[in-house]
Amino acid sequence: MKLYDGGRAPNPRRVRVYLAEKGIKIPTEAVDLGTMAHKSAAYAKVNPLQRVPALELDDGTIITESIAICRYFEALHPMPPLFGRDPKDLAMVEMWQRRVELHLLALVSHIFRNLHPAMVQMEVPQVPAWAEANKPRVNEFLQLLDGELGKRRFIAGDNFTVADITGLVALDFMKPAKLSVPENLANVKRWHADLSARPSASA
Ligand SMILES: N[C@@H](CCC(=O)N[C@@H](CS)C(=O)NCC(=O)O)C(=O)O
Repeated sequence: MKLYDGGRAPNPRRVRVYLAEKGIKIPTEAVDLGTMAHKSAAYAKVNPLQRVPALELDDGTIITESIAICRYFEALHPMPPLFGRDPKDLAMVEMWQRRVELHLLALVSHIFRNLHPAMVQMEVPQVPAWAEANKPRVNEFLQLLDGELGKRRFIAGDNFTVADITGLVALDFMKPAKLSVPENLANVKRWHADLSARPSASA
């Protein structure tokens, strides 16, 4: 088994944080996005979409999509549960993971990719207006999240889950995207400090 990793990029980090939370260690191969190594013919054979991360199993199966990779490991190593504990909890984790992925991580990513000079080769064409249009949407979602985190410790409930991993990675990715959490969102700040103190945050 081998994980094709992508350094500081957010999606590979989601998988690394997940694996760190589970205490799972697997061989990895670094794919250097900085030199566009993911666009090589060799990597296109691994993932024709030329994105990281990707997990190659011993039988040659390739799993892409960060959450699909995490789900594979969740089935192999169910404890501690990071995708929910009972039918209602499973649905809540799924719901919040998707909400955070679609309404926060994806938007921060659009902003970074369409404004940052380092992304000029990867995001073709860069559309700065699309980045600007997404900035208020990030704050709207953070506002909603702040209300939710006033009611419970973690995004999807009382337990740390994969929804928190997507949230942590999205919030940390706001820095290179030159975005900041509005000062009045004390619950988001408390949650972020809490997650940043976990050993897995350095993954
Ligand atoms: N939906 C995929 C997204 C994968 C993805 O877009 N990865 C980025 C790094 S965070 C990438 O490989 N970008 C390369 C490019 O856009 O050329 C997932 O969840 O893993």
